[in-house]
Amino acid sequence: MSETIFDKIISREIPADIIYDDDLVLAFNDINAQAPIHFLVIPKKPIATINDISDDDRMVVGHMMLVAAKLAKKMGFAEEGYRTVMNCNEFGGQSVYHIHLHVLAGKLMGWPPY
Ligand code: IU
Repeated sequence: MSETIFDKIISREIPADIIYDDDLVLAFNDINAQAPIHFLVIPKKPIATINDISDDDRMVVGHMMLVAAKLAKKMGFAEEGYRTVMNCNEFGGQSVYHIHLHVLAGKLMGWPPY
């Protein structure tokens, strides 16, 4: 798999506004926020799309969701509510081919999301 900008954020080759870091995942504020709060939770392991998640990745993918919920509680918007989104391939609107969980909060979201 070819390297993406997210690999460079993980290796600190390029800066990002990192809000959480552990052995498995990294979370940082989105540079083009679509809500008052908008950050991404990414695995340190490069996985291109949701379609490329393997059985071995269960732990890390579950951990991404758990970290999102923990950060929501810590940052104080868990009760108010928030949205998580993972885009896949062209029709899903994916632009960076390293899976990432969008966490959006701080405003009332519409549905459907387009
Ligand atoms: P998408 O689901 O692949 O479309 O989302 C990619 C997101 O990554 C998008 O919201 C960008 O604003 C965001 N992003 C970023 O936060 N930092 C970067 O250096 C780049 C993209 I490139």
